[in-house]
Amino acid sequence: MNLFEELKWRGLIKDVSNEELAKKLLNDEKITFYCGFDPTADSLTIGHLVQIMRLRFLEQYGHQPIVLIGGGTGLIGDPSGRSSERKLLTLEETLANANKIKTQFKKYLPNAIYVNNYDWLSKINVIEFLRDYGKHFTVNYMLAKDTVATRLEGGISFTEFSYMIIQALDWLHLYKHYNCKLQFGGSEQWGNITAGLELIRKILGDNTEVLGLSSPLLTKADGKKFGKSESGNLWLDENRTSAYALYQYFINTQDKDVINYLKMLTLLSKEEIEVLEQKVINEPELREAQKVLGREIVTFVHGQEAYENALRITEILFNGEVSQLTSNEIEDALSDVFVGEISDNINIVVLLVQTNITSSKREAKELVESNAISVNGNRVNDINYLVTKTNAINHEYTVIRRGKKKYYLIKHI
Ligand code: 545
Repeated sequence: MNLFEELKWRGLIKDVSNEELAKKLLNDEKITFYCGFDPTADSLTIGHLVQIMRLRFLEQYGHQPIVLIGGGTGLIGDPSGRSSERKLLTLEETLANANKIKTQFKKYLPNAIYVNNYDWLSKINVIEFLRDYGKHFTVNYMLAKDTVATRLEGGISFTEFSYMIIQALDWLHLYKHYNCKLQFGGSEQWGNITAGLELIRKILGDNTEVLGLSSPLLTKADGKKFGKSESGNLWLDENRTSAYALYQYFINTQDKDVINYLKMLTLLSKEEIEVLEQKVINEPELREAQKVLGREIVTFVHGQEAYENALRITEILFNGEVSQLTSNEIEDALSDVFVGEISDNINIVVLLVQTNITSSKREAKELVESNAISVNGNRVNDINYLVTKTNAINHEYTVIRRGKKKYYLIKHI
């Protein structure tokens, strides 16, 4: 399989500006290519992993990646894929975010070339912008772009309307300075990518070899948005989303999605993925593919040690041996099921009702008496049992388990 075929097999290709040229540049040459990221937040999310893996992938085949951090474009605001105007960030916020994102990227792509479009965009003056670049775009062409057309009813500022022109001139800049022949992005970037092709051909001639590629946006079989958990975005910054939370997200992937994710988000080979595909069909209950997906992603994002730790927490919670967890691990793993703080010793039945773990005193008593409740890993079947700070894990947390799987976290203050 050559690179182009492999990208197709992985489901990483949606639009291609010129298939012949794609085969030539990707399979037969070594080129420089880019993907841009606007610093609208101070961390990348799991949604960006598709592009990060793709950058890695092309790099592995000998092509040179450029990661463009959009310090300039981030100040303008890309309307693509959005139904309303963005709130403008300040220059300070944007540049601070840009630094953080660059640091994150370097972990995954130490050998990429890093550029920030603030460096050239901030030097262009308004006359130059309108004469040298604006003149190549008709308003008619711009209005026909999806990202603009969908906003016409609700309104779009001139600022966001102009965005495609600056992304286009970025590519022209990179073409001239780095001989950068390929740009890719998620499918909602297609309008901006084709605007770049248009500008480069108009200025440098129709025969200029430039190629645009887009990848499909990741979907979930249940229709929910990929990369969001109950508690919001999944960030690549470990202080925001723990390795454990990331691992949980991926091991809970549905059978229908798991092979797609392995193809798009890991560097595993076709052979390895096909073995897992068979396992999903023949022994889905083992969830082997999901475990490999979780392992690959967490190891890639946070390293081997973080993966092993996430696995350990998962196993401990499965066995119910929660007293082996540290306070930090409890916070990572159970913050989503936090049900309240207590300051005094409290009777188990009263606690279950007070924290809404059960809806009535009667239900609470029944559960305790039928052995369905554990406190910090120990079964409690005495309705007079006292939950105390002294017995709490690290004198800080009490973990209640109801039945086999349901956990609740209580903090002692
Ligand atoms: C700017 C100047 C260029 C080329 C590209 C850009 C950025 C582009 C854009 N891309 C998205 C983005 O998200 C915010 C990142 C927060 C850290 O807005 N106009 O910047 C995402 N992109 C990657 C994928 C994307 C896209 O970085 O293309 O589809 C997400 O997967 O949303 O000269």
